[in-house]
Amino acid sequence: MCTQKEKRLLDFTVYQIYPRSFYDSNGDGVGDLEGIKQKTPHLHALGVNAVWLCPCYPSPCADNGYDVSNYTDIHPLFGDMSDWERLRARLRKSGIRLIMDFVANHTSDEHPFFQQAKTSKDNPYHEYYIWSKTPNTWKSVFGGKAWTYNPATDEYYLHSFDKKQPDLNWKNPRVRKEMQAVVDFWTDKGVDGFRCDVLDFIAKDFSENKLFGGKYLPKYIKELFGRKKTARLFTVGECQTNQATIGDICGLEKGKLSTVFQFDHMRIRGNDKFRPKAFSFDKLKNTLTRWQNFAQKRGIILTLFTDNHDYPYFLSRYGDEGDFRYFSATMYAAMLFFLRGIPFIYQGQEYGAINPYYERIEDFDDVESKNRYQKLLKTCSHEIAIREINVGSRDNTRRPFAWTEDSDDCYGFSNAAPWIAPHTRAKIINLQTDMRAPLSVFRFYQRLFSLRKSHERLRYGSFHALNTNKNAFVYERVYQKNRALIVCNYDCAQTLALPKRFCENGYALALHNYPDRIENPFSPYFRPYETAVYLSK
Ligand code: TEU
Repeated sequence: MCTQKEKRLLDFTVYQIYPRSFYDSNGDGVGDLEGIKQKTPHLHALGVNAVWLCPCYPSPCADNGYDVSNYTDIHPLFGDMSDWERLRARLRKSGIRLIMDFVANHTSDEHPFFQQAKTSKDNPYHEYYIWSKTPNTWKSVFGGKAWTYNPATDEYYLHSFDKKQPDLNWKNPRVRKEMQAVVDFWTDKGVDGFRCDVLDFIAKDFSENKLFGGKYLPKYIKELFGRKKTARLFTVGECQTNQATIGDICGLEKGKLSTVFQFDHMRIRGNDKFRPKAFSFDKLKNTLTRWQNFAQKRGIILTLFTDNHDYPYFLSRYGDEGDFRYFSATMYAAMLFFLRGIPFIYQGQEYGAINPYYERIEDFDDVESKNRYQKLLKTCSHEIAIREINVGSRDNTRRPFAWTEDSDDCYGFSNAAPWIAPHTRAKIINLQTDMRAPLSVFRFYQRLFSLRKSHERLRYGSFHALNTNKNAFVYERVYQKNRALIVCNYDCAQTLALPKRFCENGYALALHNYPDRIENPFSPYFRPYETAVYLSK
């Protein structure tokens, strides 16, 4: 059973673009909107039908655009509003919807609101932010205190992230009105939806010592997206949520988010990405299964993602960077994107990108990484510190997209020196080299998205985990008696216990990553990182 509203959401396949690093069309070393427009054929060839565009608004870029100084304009680095309108038109021509990033929790300290607010307690904008004479012990996500002193008013302001990102006071109805106006501005311009940055942080609760996830979150979300004007929008909230609370903010009812990013599967190796614990594939499988079973019982549509601009590459954390890079990239692609939910693929994932490595902290840009490095230097050598930064830095996935193997133009990204050091492995790991290879991650993704598009069972089907061997994830999708069996083997070759009914010839092999499986499609023997997808006839 799948309602029309669920089907509309499950039909989305979203590509996340970090505009600064995607493609530089005007030779200033920074990606831009015209560059994205020129690369629309790549997105269309891949088979995605929506783009999530990370912030491209005016910003001092203390946090690369997540510190917005004007919510209703375009940063000159990326172009202007007419470039944005041309991009939207070009994407739409290719049947690709546009989802903008909505940074609701905080502004830049250079936003006119804060420039006013900090001058005096009597300023009409002062209560747009959160002040205290006696700050509590809350810490910034980027390290250090979450409060910074403001001499003009002899008090401290709250910033959950960098001190150049003062948190907005969502308890103030004027703030909520201002942010509704931002949503309405872009909705009127024809965006198809919003990715809502740290949305749970807008509901703080001092009485319960909650920096995020306070009791007013459902109310604020309903005020934003429960209106007639916003009813058509696709909305995805980035939230530190759990199965007890997700239903309050996400679901098919009016005024709730279409879906959320929750991060349980991204934290299998612990909460500190700079110091990852040992990986357990079994734990990943059980976490994904728990959320799949929960979501379909509760009528919640999940996001399916492994990579984004805040985490090191999934392959470097959970897969293989060496001889099995292609196989692990494609096994995880099948494993995640055939689950029930909305696939989100991040730029670079389509050619099997893995983490780069740098010896110098000067080759890093991210505020979180640089703060961490400075803190590490207090207790350890540069060599130990830089190793940890390479492991966990958000810059891992913010390096310029590697279109070609040609280092002369920064691997097809720009004719100028790029804003950040290029990927150290771009010469061998880039889209052009991948597409020329007999085993291509990109071509596997093309077939995967095409398969999803042509078989409703892979989008709308119910999920059923088949507990087989350890270190393998085997599950079925079932829709209107049509079945799909997805077999994913982790890192050691083994013979898998597959369902009895499956072995008869009622199925056809539809996708596989070891070419020679075609000779013996129903073999239960699976090699390291081997995946195979079968459809009932
Ligand atoms: O990220 C929220 C967030 O907490 C992540 O930055 C991540 O958890 C962090 O790197 C700790 O490891 C969102 C955006 O995705 C991120 O890029 C912004 O820096 C952040 O909000 C502030 O806007």
